[in-house]
Amino acid sequence: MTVQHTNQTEGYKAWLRYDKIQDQIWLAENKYWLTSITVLETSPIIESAKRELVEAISSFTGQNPTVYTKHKKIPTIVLMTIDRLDETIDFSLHDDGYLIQTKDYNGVSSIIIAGKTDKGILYGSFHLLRLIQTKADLNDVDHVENPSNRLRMMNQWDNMDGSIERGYAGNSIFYENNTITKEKDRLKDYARLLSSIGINGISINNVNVHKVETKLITEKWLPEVAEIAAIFRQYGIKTFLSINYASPIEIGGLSTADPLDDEVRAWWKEKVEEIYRYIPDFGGVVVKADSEHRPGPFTYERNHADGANVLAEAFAPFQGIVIWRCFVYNCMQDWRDRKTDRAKAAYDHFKPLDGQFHKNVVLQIKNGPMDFQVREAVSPLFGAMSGTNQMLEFQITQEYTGQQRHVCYLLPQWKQILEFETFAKGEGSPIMRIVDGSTFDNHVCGITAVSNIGNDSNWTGHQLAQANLFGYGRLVWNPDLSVEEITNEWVRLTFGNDSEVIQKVTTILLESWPIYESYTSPLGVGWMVNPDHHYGPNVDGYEYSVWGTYHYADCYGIGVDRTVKTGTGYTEQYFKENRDLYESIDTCPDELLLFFHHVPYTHKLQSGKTVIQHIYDTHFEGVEQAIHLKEQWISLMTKIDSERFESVLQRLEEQIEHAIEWRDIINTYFFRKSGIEDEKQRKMY
Ligand code: GCW
Repeated sequence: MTVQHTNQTEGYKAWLRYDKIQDQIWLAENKYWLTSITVLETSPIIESAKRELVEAISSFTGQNPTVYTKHKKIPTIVLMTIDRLDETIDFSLHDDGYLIQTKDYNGVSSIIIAGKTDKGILYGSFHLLRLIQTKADLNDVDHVENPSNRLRMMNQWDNMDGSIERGYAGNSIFYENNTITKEKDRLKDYARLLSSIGINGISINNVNVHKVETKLITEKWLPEVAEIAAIFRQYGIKTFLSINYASPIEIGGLSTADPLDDEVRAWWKEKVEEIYRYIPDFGGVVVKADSEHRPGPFTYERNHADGANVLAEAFAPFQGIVIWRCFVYNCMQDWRDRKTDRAKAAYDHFKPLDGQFHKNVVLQIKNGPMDFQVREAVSPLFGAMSGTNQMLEFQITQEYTGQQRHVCYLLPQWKQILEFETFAKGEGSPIMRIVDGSTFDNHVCGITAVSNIGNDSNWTGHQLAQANLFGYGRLVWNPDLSVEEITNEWVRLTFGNDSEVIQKVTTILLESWPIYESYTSPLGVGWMVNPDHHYGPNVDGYEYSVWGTYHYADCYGIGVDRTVKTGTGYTEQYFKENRDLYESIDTCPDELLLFFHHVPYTHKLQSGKTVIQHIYDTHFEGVEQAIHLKEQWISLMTKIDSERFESVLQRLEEQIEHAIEWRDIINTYFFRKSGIEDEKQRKMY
């Protein structure tokens, strides 16, 4: 058997495949655009753009394009900064924005890729490569692009021992055996993937910062962190680190990490100066403090504004930012205590501090108030702090959504969240307009997500999980893009332009989230997974635990009463329109009913079904639909290379097996608890 190198597999190429162009008709009409590139300026980032274009075009045509540094009077692709275009232009570009247009330049028709800065040129080059691979007419290109979000981040949860917290695609590509990897090529390819979708920041270690990782900000590791930063810098991506809040004690030898202590203050200042000596454009830090046993300002009876501001002060002279996570809650709850509601915690901790954070602090808020469930309400903190920078955190890695063994395409979920109307400033304040800074005129804000990649040859374990990574970047660049547009792009870039492939893979992706939801946890109740690793069904897995994650199922009913009237009062954290919507059992949407209300199993949903019958039906149907996913995939056998075809097939088979397990365990549990028969008399255990 021949061993294939990781980077030669089909999966490895992801959406940057650059396959030889077979379509002769398209070639005949466009090929003269693929013969030369004119690069009028130079910088390391422009070099990356040029390299990408040269390699891609060689691979499209089998011939190296000629590279010019002066404009010859021939049709060519021209890379330049926008100020070289002398005509007055009636649009303005942001720093990362670009224009890509087929137009007359110097008296000949050219494809101009003009960025406000070199980063725009790189993004524009990737855009052109997308156009080529999706067979756009290059004789008529005309796009002006500005990213909606300033911070477009990726969070790695990688540990230096090589493991990845909640990683489902192998080990870290950054670290092994408590050292930084020597295999820098893979990092470069990751940087290419990220930059091709517009990501401009990456924090390279787990937010749970353990002993070894605490030292990443010391001279032991900074030289090598600087090497990683150099790789990402060439692709327009700034490097960040997660830090341990107790660093002044653990590596500074101080007796305290109290943010108001003068010595602690001075220590952070010096530490940050040291970091910038190694990495002059260092992005800043991500901080998980007072969360799940991580140290933080609470130890010293200080609040989170005090906690963040001491860091902010140290970073301000360097334009560095402090990304402070709001995932702060009591993880030692007594399950008998029905007053404490984990969903309320972030708002309760942070809302009173509005206006107290320094300008270079941004609060990182998970999309929901619990923890990346297949369905949960949207965090009420968005928009609730008009005087504070906020950014949104998604989870691309599928911790609670099938762990990259099940296909679960999350774009539709993210799109819903971004479009969620908060009413923070009346109508017209959706989450996407809070985190892009426009609602409250914030300048440090954006979106981040926990990455789903590892050292598996196809990056994401499940080949189709690449779509989540791609889609995340595209959506963060422009939240107004439709899910369909993004999905269509990904499928064509990844599997080619065959219409049957496009149609079927798109359908599989778009159906996958509702399918996963239907055979797992019903009506927004969440959890019901095995403790610790969070895979597979276990209805009471977290019911009598300390984590604050309960469904309260008994023989009469199920759900968490979070109303003001009779429950925990969580609904009060929303602006009026949403508060009213969720407070009333009559208007609360079915899909979140059990998140907000405790109801009898015989409660009638808006759909007309009872809760119990809904549980039975969705679980039976979910398995049928999972089987149908496989059938659709199988019908593409002759159209997809065997490596990717087989690997997806295997995962779909595993998905069916595990969906059956979910179905039977959930249905049996509720059948026995409620004693209510399935109307359709299907097999129950
Ligand atoms: O989702 C939970 C995970 C933890 C994670 C934590 C967090 C990194 O189960 O593994 O820790 O959230 O977001 O901090």
